Amino acid sequence: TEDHLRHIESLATFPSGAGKISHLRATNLGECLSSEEHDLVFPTPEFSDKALVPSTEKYLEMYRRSVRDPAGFWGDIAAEFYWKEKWDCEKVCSENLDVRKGTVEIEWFKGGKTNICFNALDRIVDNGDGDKVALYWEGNVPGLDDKLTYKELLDKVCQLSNYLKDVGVKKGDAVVIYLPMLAELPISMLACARIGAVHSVVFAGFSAESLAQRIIDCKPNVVITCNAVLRGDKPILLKNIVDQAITQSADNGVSVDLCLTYENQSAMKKEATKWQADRDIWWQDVVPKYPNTCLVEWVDAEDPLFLLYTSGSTGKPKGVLHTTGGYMVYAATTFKYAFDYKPSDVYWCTADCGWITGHSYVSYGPLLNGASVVIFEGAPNYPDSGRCWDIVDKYNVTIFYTAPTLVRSLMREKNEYVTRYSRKSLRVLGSVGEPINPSAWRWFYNIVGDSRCPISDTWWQTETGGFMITPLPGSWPQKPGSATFPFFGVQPVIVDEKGNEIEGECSGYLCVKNSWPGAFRTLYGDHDRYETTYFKPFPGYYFSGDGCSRDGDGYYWLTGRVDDVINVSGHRIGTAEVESALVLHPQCVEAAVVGVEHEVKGQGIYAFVTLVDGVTYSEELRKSLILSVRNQIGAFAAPDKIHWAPGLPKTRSGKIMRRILRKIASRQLEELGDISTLADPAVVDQLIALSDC
Ligand code: 6R9
Repeated sequence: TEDHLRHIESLATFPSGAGKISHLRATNLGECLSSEEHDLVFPTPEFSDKALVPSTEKYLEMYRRSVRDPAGFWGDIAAEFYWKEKWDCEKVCSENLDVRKGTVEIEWFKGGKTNICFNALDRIVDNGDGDKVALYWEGNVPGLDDKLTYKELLDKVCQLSNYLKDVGVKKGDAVVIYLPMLAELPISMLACARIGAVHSVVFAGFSAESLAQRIIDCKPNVVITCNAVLRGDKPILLKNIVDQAITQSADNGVSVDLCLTYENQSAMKKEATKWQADRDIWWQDVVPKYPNTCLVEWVDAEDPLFLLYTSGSTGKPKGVLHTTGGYMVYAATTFKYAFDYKPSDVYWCTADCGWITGHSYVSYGPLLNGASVVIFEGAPNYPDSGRCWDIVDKYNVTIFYTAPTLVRSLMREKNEYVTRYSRKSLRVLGSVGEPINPSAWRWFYNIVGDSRCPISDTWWQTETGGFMITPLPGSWPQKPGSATFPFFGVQPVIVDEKGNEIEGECSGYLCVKNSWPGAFRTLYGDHDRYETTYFKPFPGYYFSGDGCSRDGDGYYWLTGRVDDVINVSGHRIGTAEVESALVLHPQCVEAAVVGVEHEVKGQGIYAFVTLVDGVTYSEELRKSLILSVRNQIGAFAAPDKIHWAPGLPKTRSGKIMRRILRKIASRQLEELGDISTLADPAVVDQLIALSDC
């Protein structure tokens, strides 16, 4: 810890000019691109003066305490929340992250009794903010909108909680939620939390197959969905997808008794929805009849709050399990500091609640702070590429949090789409999901933020529950493309292949050497996989799966996944998952998937496929292979390129040499390296010859 502190403290010797403004002068894309990579971008003194953490010194003071005295640091913060019973004071945290010393186990605030829904709603109402807007809902079609105050949101959550209790959902039961970005999505999450049920939100872009897999894993009695949603002009019939998934689950011995279906009138009339009367029920027919008060189920800090599935390096998605107390404290605190949250802010995060970002930073984190949150049902380029800035102006959004892929797709359009809107309300920008390339950073900073708003480039994961490495706007200068420094209480380390910590300027594997309150506690039903994936690769540490370097000023630069996971538009996709979806196609015998650089998505999916003997590759077959992936996983995982491979480069022991495939996929043919260890080196030339087919 002391070494780590010395290291972090090296940033106290920060370069000249702290507090001065070194705005990048570039005002258009061409100029931005030619700027220096390691520019320092200082917060304005006006911003810093008002910031929660106004200087590097203040950060260091707080950071020091957070790692030397985690119990004191986190205990003080936790005390700002409501606890029915306090945790065991001696043991704010107990942890063992070292597999060599026994089972990996993490506990925070054990013995404390609380409820995250109570803290996010009742506590805010009780503090006199019942009439403050909690949610601004913006529909897909401009002009269709709604809003809910904290009091109104609490009423709706209570009604649903009462209904769920009435149909038999109890503390500890799982509820699967498959909804688009309607207010009913956070309402459903909060209602589960209120009664101690464990929600498992499945992103509504997942296919029936993926939904079924998740239902089978956690065996809910109730699934919550809606009839349909519009994506741009196109209706997506979510209820049909749920029907298929429930049928598939039943075939696997898991039956769902009740499908609570919200009628999303803007997308489709209820009469057009397929219905199974003994199982399906319209939300609007039952939920509003229930009382709008509902007693809270007080749960232990370590009782499960939610499950969220994420991709790993094998085909089977991992059910990341988060518990209540630590997650609550961590989601709220990271939100507050990384966005320099003030009660007057209007906050908009473009993520869907189907991903972790939507859990921690659409629902829980902001609501626990009493923030006004914009949620958006639609697509950012509908009806045109100016929609985001239209929404920013409409609600006077002050904090705007999004993904680099969106930034890159918008920066390809004319700047006029941005500049025709005022955006004066904006104060802080945020980025998440993948490394933000410096040119996208600059465009976001210069064009969207008018060179005035700091960017919080937040590095974290489904597993971490909240931000791990992130700027605190106002505290220190930023470098375009760097997530900067660790959040309070997080001790990141960079290790080499052997698991030795490397000091100073270096690159390697990013690990964390202590636990933090928001850490996930297990993979649902598979604690062995939890230990094997995250704690065995480098014993003594949590291994993130990411590569990272640290520069001479101590800034962290994330360089992407080092495992078989690719990051497409900020969505984590396991190469093995896509491969299994491809080989399910009757005409495909083998598949190898690699990530390639993609201008907008960050990474694209490139699939090499070997076909059944005698089958010839055709455009039709290409389409049906892609369809197989869409059906198995979801449209967002569809390969960008299918490369017909009569043979794959394998070692004599039969291992596919992905290194070579990556080079072929990215056309770096001079860098193929040594291919002499291949069982049949001739396949390489054959593959190159078929590249454009
Ligand atoms: C929050 C989220 C996690 C993976 C992570 C890393 C990548 C996320 C990033 C970032 C660089 C950032 N990632 N944020 N890489 N800079 N600011 O995205 O969770 O879906 O679990 O993905 O995303 O590779 O390991 P999740």
